[in-house]
Amino acid sequence: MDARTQFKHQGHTILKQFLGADEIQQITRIVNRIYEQWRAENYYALVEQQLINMHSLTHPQYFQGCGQERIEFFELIASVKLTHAMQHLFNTEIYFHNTQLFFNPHNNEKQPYWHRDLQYSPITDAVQEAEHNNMLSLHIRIPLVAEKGVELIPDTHNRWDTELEKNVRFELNGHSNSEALPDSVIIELHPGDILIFNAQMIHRGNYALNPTRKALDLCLGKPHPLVEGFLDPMGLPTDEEINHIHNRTWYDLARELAATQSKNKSAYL
Ligand SMILES: O=C(O)CCC(=O)C(=O)O
Repeated sequence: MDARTQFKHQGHTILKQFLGADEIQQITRIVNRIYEQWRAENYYALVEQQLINMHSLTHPQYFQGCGQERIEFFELIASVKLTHAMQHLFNTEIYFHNTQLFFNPHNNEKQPYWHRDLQYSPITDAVQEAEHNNMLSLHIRIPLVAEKGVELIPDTHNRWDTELEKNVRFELNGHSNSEALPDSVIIELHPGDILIFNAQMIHRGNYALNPTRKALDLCLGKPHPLVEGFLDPMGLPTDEEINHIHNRTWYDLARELAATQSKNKSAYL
């Protein structure tokens, strides 16, 4: 099955050894520096709340005194090879939304939990369901160490929950959001592979199978009013930086969306 067909039917696809060792090494160098800064600043929350991710790695707070590296990072994560592959797979306009880094919780008491990404947003489940087939929110997972780190339920990008899935996701009728669900697949990835999956399909992490995890997720998508409001302009290239970025399409569209939003917001003030 080719990647496009696989995504269409299953909501995910893996492009094996898509990135070279040099690209992984450069991404890792920058991510490690950011992750160390974030850990130092958030160590208490990391332990107390058993955090499993951080977000907004492109935020200027991580590039104080090394502005050039921010441009380098924007370029590395939106290579021509990757934007072309996404264009080929989805044949639609894609914008850059954010980044996240996933790792294991500080101790092994925390269990991975099934969810759809907008589940913890203020958007009701009914509205998410109604818009499900009009949305395309994506993660591109770039594992920096080998992992069996994500478990997905194929086809849930095309349909809403079964009764059991609903009970599990929302912990209803005595169910827990960490119990096993039928038809799930655990994805095995090696550095160089990328996993593309639909953020609104039912998925969860996997901690137990991985002594350590460090996966950079690029959050991208087709513009949609439900998610555009979550776009943080601080995570995007500035007017000055964008001129130094060669492959700008994802960022140009994100900047346009952010500018429209801020215009709309000021119109209501
Ligand atoms: O890798 C994980 O721990 C969870 C992944 C996930 O929930 C996500 O990418 O949205």
